[in-house]
Amino acid sequence: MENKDTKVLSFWVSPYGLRVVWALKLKGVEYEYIEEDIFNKSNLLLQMNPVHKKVPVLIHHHKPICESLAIMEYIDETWTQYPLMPQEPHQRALTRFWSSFADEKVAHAAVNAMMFSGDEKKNNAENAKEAMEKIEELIKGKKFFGGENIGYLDLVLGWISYFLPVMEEAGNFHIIDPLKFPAISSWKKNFLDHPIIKDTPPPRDKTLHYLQSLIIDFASKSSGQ
Ligand SMILES: N[C@@H](CCC(=O)N[C@@H](CS)C(=O)NCC(=O)O)C(=O)O
Repeated sequence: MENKDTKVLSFWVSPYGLRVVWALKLKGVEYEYIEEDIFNKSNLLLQMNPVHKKVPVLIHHHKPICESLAIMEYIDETWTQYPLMPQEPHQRALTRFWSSFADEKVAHAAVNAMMFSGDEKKNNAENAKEAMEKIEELIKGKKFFGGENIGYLDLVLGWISYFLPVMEEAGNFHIIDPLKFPAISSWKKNFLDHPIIKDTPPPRDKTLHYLQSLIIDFASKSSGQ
């Protein structure tokens, strides 16, 4: 039965939204999913996230929580089964550090590599690769960033497993060479094989078409057409 006290406002292809869905599913929390059209934002979204006006938003007992990283921490503190964060303060700080690094360095550069062309594409792909080398070091010798189980940082980086390959195809750039990133490549497989994760990514073809249309739109706006 759906839990009407816990709602997730998201957009079908949002990798940030999927983090939140994964966190709830791993913990076995029932929730109501509300699909948002980010190109024609609902009053509910504007009321719940008036600052950024972005998804995901978690609405718990009518109170909104915004920003996927903060939402995942809230979920972890509210439903304590299947802990996502490590318990030890230094490990928790490191998890937050690498989560910001992943969003600020890897995701940002990968999106730019997908959207831009020419030198900007090349330079951003290089930056993403450099950032990914740090992530490769972090996962070496481990099944998941969280150890034996999927944890907070696995969910933050989860998009690399299913979304980055589609971004690479849509934007014609390449970051994850399995020979250069063997540890991330086996982590990707472990992550996508997990029973809670495996059926959750949006359909690949639909995602590819969506990203291709974003790139075309961006290019036509950049050239002033
Ligand atoms: N830092 C935010 C990023 C969320 C985000 O960029 N959401 C996108 C969808 S993937 C969005 O709502 N975009 C609408 C907009 O930018 O107006 C988070 O972690 O939640």
